[in-house]
Amino acid sequence: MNAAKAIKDVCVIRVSQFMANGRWTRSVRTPVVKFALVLACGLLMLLSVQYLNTSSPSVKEEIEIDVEPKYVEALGYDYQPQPKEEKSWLPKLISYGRSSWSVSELDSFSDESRNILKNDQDISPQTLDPDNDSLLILTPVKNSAKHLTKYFKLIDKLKYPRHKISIAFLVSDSTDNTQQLLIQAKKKYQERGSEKMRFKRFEVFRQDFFYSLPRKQRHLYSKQLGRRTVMARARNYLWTRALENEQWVLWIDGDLDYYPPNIVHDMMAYDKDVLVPNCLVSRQISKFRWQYGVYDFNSWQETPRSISVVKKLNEDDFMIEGDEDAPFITHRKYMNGFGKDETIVPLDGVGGTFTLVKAHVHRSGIGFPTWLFQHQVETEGFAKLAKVNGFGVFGLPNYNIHHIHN
Ligand SMILES: Nc1nc2c(ncn2[C@@H]2O[C@H](COP(=O)(O)OP(=O)(O)O)[C@@H](O)[C@H]2O)c(=O)[nH]1
Ligand SMILES: [Mg+2]
Repeated sequence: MNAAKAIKDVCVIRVSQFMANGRWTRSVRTPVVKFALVLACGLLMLLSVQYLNTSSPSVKEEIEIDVEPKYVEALGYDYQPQPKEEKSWLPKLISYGRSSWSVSELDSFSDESRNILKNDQDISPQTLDPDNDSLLILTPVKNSAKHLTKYFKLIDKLKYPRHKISIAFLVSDSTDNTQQLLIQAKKKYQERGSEKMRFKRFEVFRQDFFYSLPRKQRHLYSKQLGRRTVMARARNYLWTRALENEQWVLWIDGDLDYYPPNIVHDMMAYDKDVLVPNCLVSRQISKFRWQYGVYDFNSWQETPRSISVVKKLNEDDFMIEGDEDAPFITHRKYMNGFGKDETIVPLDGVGGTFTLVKAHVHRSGIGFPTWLFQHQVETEGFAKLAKVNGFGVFGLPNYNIHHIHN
């Protein structure tokens, strides 16, 4: 204590002597010292600007991350942000309400998207009751036996609480043991497992449509209307049977290879009526090179060019994406057409590989058209139908999931 006091006294005396001698004021007047002082101030300012620049992203991040767990906590469960290296990240919460769009931003959207951005505001958001929020996962399956192990591995990793998940399958026209495996899975989860392992409900429905198509032909344009209308029927049979009082419906195809465990939380945080991530697939581009590219071309935004294509169509013309033998190019903007910083974008069509829907959309009667609606059927028809009914349809072009390679 005494030593510290002594040092302090000496310092105080030295400084006051220095000031009293007038050396301080005199030395400031000399040009060299003045110059040195200006240089030091300049350096100090530069360093502060540099510091602010490097520190601002983390400040920004903190603010965003701060908002989201709070939001998700309101749903009533423990939210753990994924570390960046695990291929998942917290989505930025962006309000896409009417007021958040500048005129120039609105100009970049198609007429239909603009319309929806307006309509989106007219639908009051669903109340997120912490005690009652629940999720219904729906998966149509046909000859999916070989994919089911992976399917359940991914489901098991989901961070959304199992007791709030109901899961339902519709098996059609299968010639393998898909149905038996699902019944075994139901036993494993609901009967043999601990209370914690159980889903709220686990249902397996069966409905055959007596439709078969060699797998290799399933992406031919000429086969699409038939195939997709059967798929639409399968999806309608499934949601109309399975939906009870859940708040969210999540469509997951049976043949996905990867999605991040936090995906349900991440997507729910956007609070959109219909939302899809970007479904990629790994494709071989040369003998030793594989590359991820868009798998689900059914998620798209109309462009001025695609709108002019639509205007020239006959009423019963069917539009389909990504088929080499299609009679015309649609000129739509796919998920790979957006920039790296475009977190969420309005869409006009969606695919069904991983599609989060607020249950009130389906409850309002919006299903999967089995007839041509604005030249589309099934999932893209669903998106169009949802939009004309005032629901918001969006995509996350930089949030990736993977379809198996086939
Ligand atoms: N219930 C049912 N499911 C089907 C039918 N056709 C395909 N599926 C399932 O629907 C999902 C998507 O089908 P898929 O053939 O993978 O479509 P693609 O990836 O777009 O070529 C998968 O889970 C299929 O098993 C069908 O006719 N009925
Ligand atoms: Mg598939």
